[in-house]
Amino acid sequence: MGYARNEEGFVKAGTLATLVMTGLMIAGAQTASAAVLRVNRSGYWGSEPVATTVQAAIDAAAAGDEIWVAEGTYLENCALKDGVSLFGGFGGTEASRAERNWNVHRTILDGAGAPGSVIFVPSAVSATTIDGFTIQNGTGTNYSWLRSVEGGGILGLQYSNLTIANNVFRNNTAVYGGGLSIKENSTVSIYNNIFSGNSASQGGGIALTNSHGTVANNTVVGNSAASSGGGILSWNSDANFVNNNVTSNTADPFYGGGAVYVMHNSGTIPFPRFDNNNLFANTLPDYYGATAGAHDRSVEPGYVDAANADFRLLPTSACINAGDSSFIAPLTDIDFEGDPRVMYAAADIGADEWVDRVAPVIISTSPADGSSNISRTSRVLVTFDEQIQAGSAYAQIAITLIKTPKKGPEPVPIVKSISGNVLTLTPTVTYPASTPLTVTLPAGAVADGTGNPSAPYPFTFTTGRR
Ligand SMILES: [Ca+2]
Ligand SMILES: [Ca+2]
Ligand SMILES: [Ca+2]
Repeated sequence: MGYARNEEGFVKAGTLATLVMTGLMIAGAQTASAAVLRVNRSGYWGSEPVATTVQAAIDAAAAGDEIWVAEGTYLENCALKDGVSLFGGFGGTEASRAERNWNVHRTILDGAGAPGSVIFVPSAVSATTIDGFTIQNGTGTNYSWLRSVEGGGILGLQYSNLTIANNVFRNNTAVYGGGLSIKENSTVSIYNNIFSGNSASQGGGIALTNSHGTVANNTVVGNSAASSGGGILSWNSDANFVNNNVTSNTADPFYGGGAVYVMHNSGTIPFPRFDNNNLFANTLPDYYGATAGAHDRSVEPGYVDAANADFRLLPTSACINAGDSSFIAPLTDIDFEGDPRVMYAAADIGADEWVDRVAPVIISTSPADGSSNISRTSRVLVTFDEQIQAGSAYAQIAITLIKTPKKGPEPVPIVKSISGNVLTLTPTVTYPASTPLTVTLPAGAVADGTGNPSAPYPFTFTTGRR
């Protein structure tokens, strides 16, 4: 799975230069072209000296710049600038953003329990992205006009045009918005994040206040609110909350909203939209102040290993293909680990898009390998462990008469067909009596829905007298 190919999606609507040019035309004032600033704890990017803290790079950056942060743990509380984007997941030598892999090269921004949000965004009128980080141990910001400490992991204070994607928020705390708090007149795109083990009085994972945008394909698991909104809190916001896996979050049942708490007393802002979410094992009621969407569900999510924070989906998960494909990340087409999204019939629910990487395996053949006294008109059935389709070597599938060395092998005319898990080979002639035959299934005779090819599988049987 190439990140290079997937990552093209980030700037699919135009090259980065085009986006920056658009920004220049709007801003009018900026003359320098956008720069990429790099950060590595080692002090080097390859052989080039670079900043060793994220904040040092932010201080040196201007709107339109990107900051690339190499793997490692950065004990910092950062204040981000308008229009400066942060990208994690680099090894520290890459020349292009497409080379990063945030699941291999973990870039961890750690507030270490010190006062403040891990990332504080005072305002970001220009498009600003935070992508590919683990954001942990933040305690939130008590900004002057706020009523409480907010946004343990990230606080977007006001007028913020923020994209927050492919991050893990864990173990952050605040009074309001433990993992993330987005405030006042902001428009957000929150995709493919994992919110796990964050806590607050209100809005353990995510809190959106007087804001707009889309919160889609996040996995919000095991967050807690001492009062309301264990997973998500929406306060006079009209965002789309779609395709989120919201599981095992807790709130005080007296206030409710173990999964989602909605307070909406604005007559001017439309009500938020909830649909195609999975809400499971949260403190009941899941929703307070809103009703479940028509395509919401409540099913065991089927995480690979939740105890060890592996929130990928098992092949049997009911969240696979249960999302709304029209709400996946704009300008991107990936999940939280860089897999293509959408795979198969529809988008999955949560941060993971399940991809089948296992080749189809034969579980039985009829006739069985080495069997004898088989009818001279017998079909050959080959049953696989999953649905199959014709593979690249489908044309080379054959049944062959094993003849004497003098005469050589002779193919039997057959008709091939596939139905579900079964490949059927039907001879259009009668086999000779008491004769051994070989069935040849070359590599790639069939493939599964992803295109994983079958392995070669030759087997033989011998006909009887009739
Ligand atoms: Ca899918
Ligand atoms: Ca995946
Ligand atoms: Ca497979």
